[in-house]
Amino acid sequence: MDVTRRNMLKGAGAALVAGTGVLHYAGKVGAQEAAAVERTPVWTRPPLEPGRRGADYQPVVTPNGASLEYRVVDGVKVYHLIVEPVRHEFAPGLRANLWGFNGRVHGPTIEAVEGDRVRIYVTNRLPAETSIHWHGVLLPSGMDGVAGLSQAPIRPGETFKYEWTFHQHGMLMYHSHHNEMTQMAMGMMGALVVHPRRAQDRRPVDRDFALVLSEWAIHAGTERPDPNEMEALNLFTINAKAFPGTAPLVVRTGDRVRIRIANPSAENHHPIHIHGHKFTVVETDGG
Ligand SMILES: [Cu+2]
Repeated sequence: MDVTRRNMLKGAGAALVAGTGVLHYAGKVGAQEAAAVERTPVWTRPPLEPGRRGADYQPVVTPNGASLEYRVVDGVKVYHLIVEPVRHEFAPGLRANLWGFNGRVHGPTIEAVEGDRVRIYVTNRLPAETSIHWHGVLLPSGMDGVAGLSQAPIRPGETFKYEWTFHQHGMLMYHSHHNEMTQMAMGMMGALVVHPRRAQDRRPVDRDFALVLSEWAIHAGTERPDPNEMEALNLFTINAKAFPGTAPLVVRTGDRVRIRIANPSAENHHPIHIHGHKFTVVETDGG
């Protein structure tokens, strides 16, 4: 059978597929088609219809941040990241000149659903070359964003188009992968959340927060992080904020709360503590 994308998306509606192996396709297409897809390598499987906010996933909350907007074009979720200098305030009165995305440090959280095809345009408005690596995402090498290895760096003023289909779900990250010691020390990172497609993979919660940890070295009298400093870091942030600039995580008694924590920092470890609550580690390393 010719398993084209059109067949997959519009295939006959017999919904039930026996067995457990057929991942996203159960419920979307007929049993024969789903079985045929299952025999193909996961990387070659066609995308599904774009997952819908609310119906297919509950958005995460990024305290002090935001999720990146997208629009759907011919079945593909299209995003636009603009890399640029940002004047940022870590806490009232504590300001610095950083590099971020779309006017923010860190970048906005990118949300998608397993099976989504995404296209992410990255426009470089820095005075330096850059590239963006999608940390932990299983994708074709040319989309991996490692400048000098899988692509030429994106020069100032240029836009690069990244495109792939998500074949996994989990809490991932993105960050500069060109001169990254400097560029990540300047703030170029963000959260990437891929929601599960299948109902049985979902773990509904009342609150779902995405936190990105980072560490900085901003010497007295300066307004720009020192990217050469690897140990004497003097500013530790959550979503690029330090207390009292950090937004509280507001929850209700009895709520089931998920906290996603990423530390993409190129520099150091960042121990944190959730004071006064009991919690369980349910997933690690993007799993
Ligand atoms: Cu990484």
